[in-house]
Amino acid sequence: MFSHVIVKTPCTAMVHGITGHPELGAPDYEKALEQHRAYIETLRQCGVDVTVLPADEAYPDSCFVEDAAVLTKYCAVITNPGAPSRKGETAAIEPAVAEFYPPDKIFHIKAPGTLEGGDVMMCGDTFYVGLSGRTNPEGVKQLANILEPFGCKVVGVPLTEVLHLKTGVVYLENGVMLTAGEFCTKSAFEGYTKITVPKDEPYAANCIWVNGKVIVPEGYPKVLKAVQAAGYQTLTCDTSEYKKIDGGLSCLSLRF
Ligand code: CIR
Repeated sequence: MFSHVIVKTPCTAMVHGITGHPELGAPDYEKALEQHRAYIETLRQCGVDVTVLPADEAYPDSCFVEDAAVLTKYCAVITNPGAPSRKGETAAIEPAVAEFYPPDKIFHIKAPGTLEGGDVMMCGDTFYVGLSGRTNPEGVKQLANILEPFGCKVVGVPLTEVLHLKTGVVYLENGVMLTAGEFCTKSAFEGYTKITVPKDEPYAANCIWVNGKVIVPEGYPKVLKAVQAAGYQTLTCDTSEYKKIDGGLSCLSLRF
């Protein structure tokens, strides 16, 4: 169960956020703000306490707080984002994290290691980590060195089709994974029950489980139905403006 969530208000510069999908156009800032407010409300409906950090114009992608830290029940890890324009985002996240974790339980990924939280999928005490364009083997090694003393297992998962691991696969607890594309057949995920994301709704793989409920992006009826059919109570949130800069439901919060 999660009791806390950290989010960060999007800045106006978010319209210049990194994107691999320029064909979708730039985000509408006012609409993005409105969607962010609704996202916070939806999280509150799941019974968590939400810390809202102020917008930071220096970092267009800084609303995607998930990438700046990995928060576990044992400790917190401040990351070293692989995207050069995102490296400084961690400075604002660390004090927020320090409100919840004692100094001796806050660790850091250091250069030459890079790691973004969007690549880290927590499944109980096993952490699957995407080897992506943003997270390198040294980053995974450092995360393993931090988490293994707590009895956790860290498993690197090579990926080629998506930005981050959780862009294409998320854990819905209870041994259930929502998988799209290359993640439907990865040997690392053998043994989990899979809900397969249909080929025409790949963006909806990025759902989030929060205290028994699953938040699904709005506008993906097949995934919504499949998650409901698996027995989950669902809520939806419109993330259309974040999709334009490759972000989604999980990227917008740190849940712990
Ligand atoms: C980026 O490319 O870094 C941002 N525009 C999107 C980050 C999305 N974060 C995530 O999937 N965890």
